Amino acid sequence: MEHNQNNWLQTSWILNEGAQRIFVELKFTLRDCNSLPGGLGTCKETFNVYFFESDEEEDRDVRESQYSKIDTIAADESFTELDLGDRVMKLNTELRDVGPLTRKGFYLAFQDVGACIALVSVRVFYKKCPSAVRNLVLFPDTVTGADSSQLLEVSGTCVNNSMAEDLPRMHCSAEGEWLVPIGKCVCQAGYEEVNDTCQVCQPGFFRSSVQSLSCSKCPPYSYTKLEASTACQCEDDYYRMETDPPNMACTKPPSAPRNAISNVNETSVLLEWVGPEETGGRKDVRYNILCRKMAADWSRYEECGGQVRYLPQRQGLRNSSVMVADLLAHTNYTFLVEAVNGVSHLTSLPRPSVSLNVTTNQAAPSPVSVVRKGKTAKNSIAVSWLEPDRPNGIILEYEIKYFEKDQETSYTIIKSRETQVLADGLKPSCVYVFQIRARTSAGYGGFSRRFEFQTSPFLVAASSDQSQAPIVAVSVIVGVILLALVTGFLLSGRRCGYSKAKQDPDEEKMHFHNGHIKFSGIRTYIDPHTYEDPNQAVHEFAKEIDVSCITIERVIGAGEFGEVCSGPLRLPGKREVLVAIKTLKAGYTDKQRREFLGEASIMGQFDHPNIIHLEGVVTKSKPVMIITEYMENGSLDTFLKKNDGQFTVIQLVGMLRGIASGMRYLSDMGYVHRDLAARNILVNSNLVCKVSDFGLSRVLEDDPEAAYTTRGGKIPIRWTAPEAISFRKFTSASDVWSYGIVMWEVMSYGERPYWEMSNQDVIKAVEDSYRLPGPMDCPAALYQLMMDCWQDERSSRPRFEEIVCLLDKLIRNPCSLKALINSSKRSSNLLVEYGAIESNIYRSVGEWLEAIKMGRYTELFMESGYTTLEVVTQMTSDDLRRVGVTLAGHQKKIISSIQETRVQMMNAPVQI
Ligand code: ACK
Repeated sequence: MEHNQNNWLQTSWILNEGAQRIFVELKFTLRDCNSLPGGLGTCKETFNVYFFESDEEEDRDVRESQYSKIDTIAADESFTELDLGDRVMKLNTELRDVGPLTRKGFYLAFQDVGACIALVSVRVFYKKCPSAVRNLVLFPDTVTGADSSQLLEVSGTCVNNSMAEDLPRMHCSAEGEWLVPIGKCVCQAGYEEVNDTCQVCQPGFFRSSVQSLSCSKCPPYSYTKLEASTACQCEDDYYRMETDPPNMACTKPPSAPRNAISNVNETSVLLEWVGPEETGGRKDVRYNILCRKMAADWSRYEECGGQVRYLPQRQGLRNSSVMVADLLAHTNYTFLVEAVNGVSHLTSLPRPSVSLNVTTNQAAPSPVSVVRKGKTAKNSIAVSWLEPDRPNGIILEYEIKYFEKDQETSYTIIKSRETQVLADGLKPSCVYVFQIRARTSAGYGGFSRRFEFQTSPFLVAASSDQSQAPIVAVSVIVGVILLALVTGFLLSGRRCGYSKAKQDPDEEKMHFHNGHIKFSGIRTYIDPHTYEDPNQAVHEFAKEIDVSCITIERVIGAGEFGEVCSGPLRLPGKREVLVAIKTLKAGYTDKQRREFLGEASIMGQFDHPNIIHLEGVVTKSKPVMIITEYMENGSLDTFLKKNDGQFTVIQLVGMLRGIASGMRYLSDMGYVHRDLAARNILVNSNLVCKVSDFGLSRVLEDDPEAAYTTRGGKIPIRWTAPEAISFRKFTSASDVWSYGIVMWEVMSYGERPYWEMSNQDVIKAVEDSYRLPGPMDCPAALYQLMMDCWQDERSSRPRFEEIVCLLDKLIRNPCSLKALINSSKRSSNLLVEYGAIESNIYRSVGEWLEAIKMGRYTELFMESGYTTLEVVTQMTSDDLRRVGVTLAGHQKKIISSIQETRVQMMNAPVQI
């Protein structure tokens, strides 16, 4: 009721505990001045709040003047008399903050200058960010900063068994919230993060690095007995490469490579094998080749030395094949193929390997290395050369290839027995490229490098004191001659591919041009019929052998024209070799002699490891003979029958690859075989298959399989493509059809194609789109290839080139041969095509089983529900095993009879 009110209330000394900014929350009630009896000019509706800082508690009251004002506080809600009556007190809450504080403590004071006020509570506090763990970093309790917008940067510490690269930090806001963490800690190796802590890895578990997520179980073949392991130790006989990740299983060296085969081509050998059964748990299996050869005195094996070449390399081979070249001729070698992997070097055990014994054949001569230019004129260059460093036999002739520089597609070949030659008919002032190669009975060596020689200038002869007029005349005449030469050359090239111009008896010249069928310059097969005198053809392509060099030791078979014998051939200056000798029996007609020697004229043009090699002919004495290399294992069909089931799939595919490679060569030469069949393939002791039996019309006449067709020709129906049977369209594509049949023969170990069906039925079935079913246990990829070879449309069949390529791929990747047609439902499309047919061949399953001497299984068949022949014809070998036929021999017998039955059933309506 009095004027000039000035009432103070002071707090005790408050320690600020390091806070630089404090908050004061006031709760109070205040009476509305208007509700007081009128005229009271002293009434106020505000009060003041002050603070005073000091480092210690004051002894006396703080003086008014020492205080600093925080604020004047007004009420949001004031109360009246009415409220008092109702006992409703309107509580106000006001919050103020003070800072920065610099002393240890402070006093607060409240000044009332005439308000009717009740201060209900005063709460004094400061804010802090409470201790926290974020990302394995421990941040302590942190009092917020002095400024309301200040972020305090706080460093944390890594929790136990954890670590950080850089010091992790976080920010404490003025509101007491943790913001913006920077950096983190991670559990040390051997520990893992669980609920913001790092827990130790238990025995049997490991954590190798701070990057791994958590403790992991020791990988296979490893263990640890300790806590906090960072790696597991390998069990005995298991290893880990330095670069192997610690979570990889421990591994061991691989087992030995398997099924190694060799394919000798003169002094090169292709070694092929299948990868080890046991890779030791690793994917880095590599192969090394160790080569030892029989010493010259045959007393011992020795290391092969550095002159042998390995393609692609000798060690660390990724693929399971290698070509070894530059071996010595006629030498025994032993090759060890070692399998190694990344841990092989960690064991002292001997490396598992497979060994192969190989005998090389004759080598072709090494390339001619020295070529010189002799006398040069404007139209000719004389060229001479030295014999190659390693002739590897008697050089029979040289082949000199030359062409105008940058005009390689049009070249001339001269053959010469001398080491010099005159290349004439050349253009003046023109650079010619020369390449020379030598030939022995082992074939051609490689061409020399290119030598470039230039003809003399055009006007050399007509020089000096001649007038211009004759020069022009000479130019015109020479120009016309050159034009005529070039035109004639091109025309002859277009007509027959090469023209022959006999020069010297020791020299022979051929021109090749790319208008010709052979763009690459590979020699083309020349039909001996094109020679007027067949004798000339024989001597063109076959060497005459003196009969005294041959000893007939044994008769090995009978051919169309006489006996086939074997015995040694001793050519002067050469090692003795075993040969096959085909003889022409006495009393032959001229036509028979011509046809007999025709085979030699053809064979002599070929030079390929998968084509039977002609040694020569004996025509100057009787009996007339054809001498070829000896093939120890005879013909392929008999050989397979004799060795039924004895080879690995890779070996069989290797044989097929050889045959396809020989056929690719023949088709490249433009030769169509017409009688490709397993009986016409010969096999040597290394399982190398070579195509044989060459002839013209004769070939089909003397084949016992050949049958007369309605159009009069004699054709081996089962092996021949439909277009060749119907309209004698024999091409390399029809040879591919036959090749498919040979594949079938090989994969069924010499089974007769279409079994005992008649030729007529075979023709009909093939016309009606029936194809041979896949042989038992035949890889699906091979059966697919057979089916491709048997496409009706001959242009859709693969070419031999593609077949070789595919087989190479399959050999390189033996897994691709694992899928068998047996397991992938080996069903023939016959019954599907022809619909269900009642069989009139056997009346019951029992009768059929009895007929094939398998009657003992009748009951098992009946019990398993195979009660009718129709159901039986769908059976696979898996079904047979389920029925209870467990013997492989019996399965095979029943399956081939099922196939036969299918064919017979298929034919039934045709017969009806
Ligand atoms: O199946 P084989 O034993 O192999 O019976 C025939 C027989 O002569 C009549 O052709 C065998 N034969 C043919 N040429 C040769 C050869 N170069 N090496 C070994 N045997 C051969 C064929």
